[in-house]
This record gives sequence, C-alpha cells and structure tokens, in this order.
Amino acid sequence: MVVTGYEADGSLVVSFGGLRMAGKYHLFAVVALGAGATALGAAVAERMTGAAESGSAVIKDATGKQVGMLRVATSGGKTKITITAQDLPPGYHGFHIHAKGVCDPRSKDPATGSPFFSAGPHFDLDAHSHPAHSGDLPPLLVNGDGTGSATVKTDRFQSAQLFDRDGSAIVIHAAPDNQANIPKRYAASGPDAETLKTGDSGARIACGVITKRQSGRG
Ligand SMILES: [Cu+2]
Repeated sequence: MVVTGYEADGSLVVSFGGLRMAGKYHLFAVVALGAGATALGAAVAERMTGAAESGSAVIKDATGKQVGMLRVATSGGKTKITITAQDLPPGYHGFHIHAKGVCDPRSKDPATGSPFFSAGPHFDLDAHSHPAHSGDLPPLLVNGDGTGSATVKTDRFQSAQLFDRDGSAIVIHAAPDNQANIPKRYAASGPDAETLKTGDSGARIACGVITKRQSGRG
C-alpha cells in the first residue's frame, strides 16, 4: 500500500497494488488496512506457488544410524536449509541435494562402490554442471567432536520443487567439495567431467529422504 497523494480537502489518496482509492481515511485505519492487505497478499501468493510447503529429512549413515536432521523451507523466493549433524568424521564434507528420494545403503555406485547410489546425481532443474546444480550447497564443516551445523539460503529452487515424481534426498559425502575450482596451473583445460559432476566429494557417507511437511503443522 502506498499513500500516493492528498485530495484538496486533505484526505489521503492511497493505492493497493494498482487499486487507487481516494477518500477520507483515518491514518491509523489506512496503515492497518495496508498491513492486512500485505499479509493477505503474501499468504495468497505462497498458497498459489506452493512456497509455503516445507520439508524435512532424517539423515542416516550406511549402517542405519541417525547422524543428522535437515529442514527445508521457502519464503520470499529463497529456500532456507538448516542441518544439524553428529557422529561424523571431522573436516569438510561435500553436502548436496540429490535428485531421487531413495536412500538405500546397499545400492552401490558401480564405478566407485559408494553406498546410496540410489539417490541419483545432484538435484538440478536445468542442465548445469557442478557447482551450478540447483541442489549444490556450501560444504558442511564437522568439528572435532563429530558435530556440525549450518544454515544456508539458496534462490536456486523452491522447496515444493523437491517433491517431484521421484522426490529428493540430502547426501553428505566423505571428502570436501572442491566446487570444481581447479586452477589452470593444475589443469590447463580446466576441471574434467568427473569434477564437473560432483566436485570430487568422494563416497556418500550419509543420506536422508526429504519428506513434505505443511507449514503451520509443526
Ligand atoms: Cu552430493
């Protein structure tokens, strides 16, 4: 809502997203009406886009032990991702959203033997390479006591987009993610196909299927 001017008699002229209303408005009523319209507009927009949808995941290692929790929620065009983890090897770990909501530790990558092959490649809404995939995230720092936590906001996807036909999963890797940052003095032709796929994050050590939760229901 914007106060766009004053009539000759001193009453306010206000506009609500293109709707122009002239007349005598008590200033308090105008402010209250404006705030109400803004909140209603945001609620309607979130309902229409599914942006109010949020998700969570229980993250487990290959033995089935829970090693973390993830929350995902979109608001104002950005998706907030919150992870808390424990009982992981200290150091930096590649940390991404993967394309399929299947965390099977017996599903082995035929090339590397890594478990959780079932989670598929990095989640991507287009044909990006690493680290431009929609589901690519900053590496997770695990402390000396095995715990780690991080909160990051991304504008690369909306949480509702994670709940596509085959779902999505969060994966923690054994090695740091180099974000395909390979200086020319190491490789004149730049990062190779393998690095552009995963950032050399190594084996998948933990995985969690991201499941839907509606905002306002806990
Ligand atoms: Cu990954």
